[in-house]
Amino acid sequence: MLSLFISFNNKTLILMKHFALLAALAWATGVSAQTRYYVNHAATGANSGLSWTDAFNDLQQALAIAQDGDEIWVAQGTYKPTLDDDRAASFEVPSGVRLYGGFAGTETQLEQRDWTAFPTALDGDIGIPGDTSDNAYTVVFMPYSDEGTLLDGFIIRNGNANGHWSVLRHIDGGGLYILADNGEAYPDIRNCRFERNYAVRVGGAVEVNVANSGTAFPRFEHCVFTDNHAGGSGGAISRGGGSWINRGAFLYHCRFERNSANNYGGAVSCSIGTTGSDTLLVQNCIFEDNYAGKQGGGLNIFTTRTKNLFIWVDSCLFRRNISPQGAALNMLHLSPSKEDGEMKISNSSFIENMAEEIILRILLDLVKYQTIQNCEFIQNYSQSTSLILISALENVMLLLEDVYISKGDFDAAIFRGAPLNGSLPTVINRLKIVDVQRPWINNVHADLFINNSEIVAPLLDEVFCLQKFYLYQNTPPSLYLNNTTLWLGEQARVVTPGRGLIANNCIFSNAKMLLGSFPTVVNHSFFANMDTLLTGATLGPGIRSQVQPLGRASSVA
Ligand SMILES: [Ca+2]
Repeated sequence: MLSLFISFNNKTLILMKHFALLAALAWATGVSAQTRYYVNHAATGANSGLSWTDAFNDLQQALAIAQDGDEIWVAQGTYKPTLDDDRAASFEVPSGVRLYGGFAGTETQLEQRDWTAFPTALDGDIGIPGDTSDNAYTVVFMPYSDEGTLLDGFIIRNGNANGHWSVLRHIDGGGLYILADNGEAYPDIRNCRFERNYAVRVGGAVEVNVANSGTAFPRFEHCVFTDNHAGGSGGAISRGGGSWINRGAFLYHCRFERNSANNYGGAVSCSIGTTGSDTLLVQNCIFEDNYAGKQGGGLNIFTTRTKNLFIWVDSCLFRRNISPQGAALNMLHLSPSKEDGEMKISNSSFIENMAEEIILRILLDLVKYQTIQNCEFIQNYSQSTSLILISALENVMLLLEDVYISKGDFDAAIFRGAPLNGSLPTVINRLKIVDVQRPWINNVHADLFINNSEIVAPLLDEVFCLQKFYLYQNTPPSLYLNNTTLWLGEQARVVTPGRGLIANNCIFSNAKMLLGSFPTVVNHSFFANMDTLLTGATLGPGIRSQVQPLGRASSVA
């Protein structure tokens, strides 16, 4: 131990003295002591804020004196940021303060609180009641919040950030403005409802500002966003940037209903910046009836990050969202790099979404691992193009597993974009497509493996298309079918230009099905009810004897 101290240089000793002094100061001034303040608009006591009886009547009184480590309990009722007509007034939450709403006004333990039974509203409707034109620009302001900062159990409504563009807080984040400009912000928002907030630019309900290399990772848990609107992007939430720490889910158990944005992200728009290394995790969330005028009716993600990009959407429901492109979910890499990254969509449902083009749009060209796992797509409508569009250039591994597609209207079920110079393959395991008019799988350039899958479209009267193009690749890619059933309509065909198809233990069923050039069919693949079979085919030994005569049902021995 002695030798360790001796080895310290002068700089270390100075630092040690500095910390010792800070610790002494903290002890002497008692900054670690925590105070709980009480706010109740109906209280008639001494107005000291130190008990329910003597509660402050105005939340602003508590916020004015609360310090890092303090908490504020707010009883049911409606609280406005100002009693006059100052539209710039907000409830400003100091860093490290925990703000709880939803009390009856008698509780002694936090666990006794029932925030749904005793609603506590932070309401931007100042000025003329019911007239939104004179409302507060931003209802709640959280600048540079540390990880101990909390907003829990409030209704936040009627913010109207329609001010002058010279002040960002007057045009973004009508309900809540989280500021990390040239700094950091890590607040938690729980059990809150954001209703009818508006921003003329971004973040109808919530703006997360990370300008000038700021980093932010707010977490929203058990929150509901309804009827918020942004003139630009992020009808409910607009989040920029990223963080150097990982705090789990960005959105957890949240519900987004009827939010809208004129541009991107009807409910949520994220712009992941170039710095940071966090995971963008959206988990157990519902996106319903949201609308975006350009892209991403439910959730929109833009990223310029060049490394350490992890996007994960898990256990979410996207229902009846509308947008011209990426009606449910839209992801776009604006500045691709060759570094690793990962994107995963798992355990999620996409139901009755509507687009001009594409329900699920993933343009993350150089995110190395892209996975869609255990997802269902039911009754979606895309006017002119695909249900799922994935553009994956160069060395991208694309995996679709346990995907179920049913009903709806679109030009192709799955479209993988164009890797010009070859790519890792597309692997599809346990895909089931039923009752879809055009169940095309267009896979451009890369090898395509379809295993243990079933595509049933007996009423199909258009072309079924696999592996359509290979124009820019020296070696044409191949289609590998294993243990897969294609049960198609009369005009159906599998198109495999160039080297084409290798099939193992497959069933190709129904009439007039065509295979493209040079297929190789091996190992007990059955062709049933076909009157046109194979163009330029090379059949494996024994296959011909297994071709069923026209009109007989197929079976597997
Ligand atoms: Ca008003």
